Amino acid sequence: MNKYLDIAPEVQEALSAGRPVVALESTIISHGMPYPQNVQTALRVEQTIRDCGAVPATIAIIGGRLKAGLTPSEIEHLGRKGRDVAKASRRDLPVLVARGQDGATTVTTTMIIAAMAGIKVFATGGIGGVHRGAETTMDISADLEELARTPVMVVCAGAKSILDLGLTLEYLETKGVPVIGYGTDELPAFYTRRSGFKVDYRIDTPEELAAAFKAKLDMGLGGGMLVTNPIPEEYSMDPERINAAIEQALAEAAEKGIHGKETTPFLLARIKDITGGDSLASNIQLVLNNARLAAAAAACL
Ligand code: PSU
Ligand code: MN
Repeated sequence: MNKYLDIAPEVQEALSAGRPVVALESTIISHGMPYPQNVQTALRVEQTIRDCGAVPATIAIIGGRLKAGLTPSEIEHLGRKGRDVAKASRRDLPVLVARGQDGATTVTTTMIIAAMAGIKVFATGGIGGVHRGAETTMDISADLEELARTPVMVVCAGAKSILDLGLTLEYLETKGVPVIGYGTDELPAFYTRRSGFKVDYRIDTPEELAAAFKAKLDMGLGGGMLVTNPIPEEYSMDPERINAAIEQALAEAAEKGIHGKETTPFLLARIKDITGGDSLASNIQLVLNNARLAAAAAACL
């Protein structure tokens, strides 16, 4: 086993027995939501996965150790430290581990550590992608490269229109990543069920999600599969309102010269403030919805 990796006993037992396990990320805890809602949500997502008959494995770097499965006090620690915890992407792992530091794992590093631990399904809120204006900034999330190389099924609610959704889909096509719409032909835009962009395939059952991913693994194609699960209708937001908040957040980021790894956390925090917290309530619900689907798909696998 990887000498830098600690798999929680409960997670290890489930994996050894072939029972379903669902990985969860920690950047959503420390950089994606405010305290204490971040900790409450992380614990509630874990409970939802258990209620669906699977074992949750929240992933992070604690004191330089790669962790698959956190204790509630470790989740509390990451949530309290918030943005003081390093946001850890692939390029950050070597130095954080060598220095024995903490890191909050993005979609990228959660996929890496899940794959090391033998976990095949991962639930989150939204993925990173090609940022608007990437033709000049070259700001393209490492999440897309990771989906191209690491064999984990990622269940998300699509991507926010802080990104260029059309270019994000083009990038995933080039990299050979299947983009599945769960019960929809259209890519969901996180807070809303529709974006105007088509996904590659519509799949309506967890059984078929598992079958498609198993075929991908069996063929040795490499890389993951992106499952986009629309936010439940009752929690979806008014597109005009959310898009106005996104435009305002983008304009403020440009004015302040925000760039690099700060861009996404800045935009997420501003959108939450501009919408007066309504977007946070939607965000929490869509993560719970993704956790339920991921648990069902993991059980089928
Ligand atoms: N998008 C969201 N919520 C999030 C993130 C993205 O709607 O919490 C987080 C995830 O951890 C994702 C990361 O992997 O931001 C992407 O950051 P970047 O754009 O810097 O690659
Ligand atoms: Mn970036």
